[in-house]
Amino acid sequence: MAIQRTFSIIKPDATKRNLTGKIIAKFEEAGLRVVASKRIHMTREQAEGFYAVHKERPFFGELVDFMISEPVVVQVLEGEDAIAKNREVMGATNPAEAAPGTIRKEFALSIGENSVHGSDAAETAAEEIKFFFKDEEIVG
Ligand code: RTP
Ligand code: MG
Repeated sequence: MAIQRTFSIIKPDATKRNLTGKIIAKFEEAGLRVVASKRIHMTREQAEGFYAVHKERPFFGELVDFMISEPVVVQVLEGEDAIAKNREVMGATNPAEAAPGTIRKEFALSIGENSVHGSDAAETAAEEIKFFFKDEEIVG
């Protein structure tokens, strides 16, 4: 498998509870390297744009309100098979269904407040990275 990059967000429920370091440790233990990172407070416009694909879903309003409720940490993770590996470390969207040892099993509060976001495919990873980072902000 080739070296890939994926996009990650440490969500408001996790930054609020000071879990940033514990979550990054999970990425690093899985062989993912943080090659770009910044703490931001998303604007409503940014959150709506980022989650535009979910615009018609019943939870969209709630999701946007949550994502702008506290700062987040946006990151680019690099490693072998990084997209799938990150999804594995994150665990299922609903923490009740997440496997033991995953970030969502250990830290998530609910299906909405689930501590992390991770890109789901190569194409979305590239788009999401570009949404938040300039090329020169990523140091591999
Ligand atoms: P993500 O995109 O955040 O990595 O998570 P995912 O692929 O596992 O989940 P997705 O279906 O893409 O949903 C995006 C985010 O919306 C929130 N959500 N809330 N209340 C609900 O039923 C519900 N369903 C999804 C979660 O924060 C989810 O991560
Ligand atoms: Mg998703």
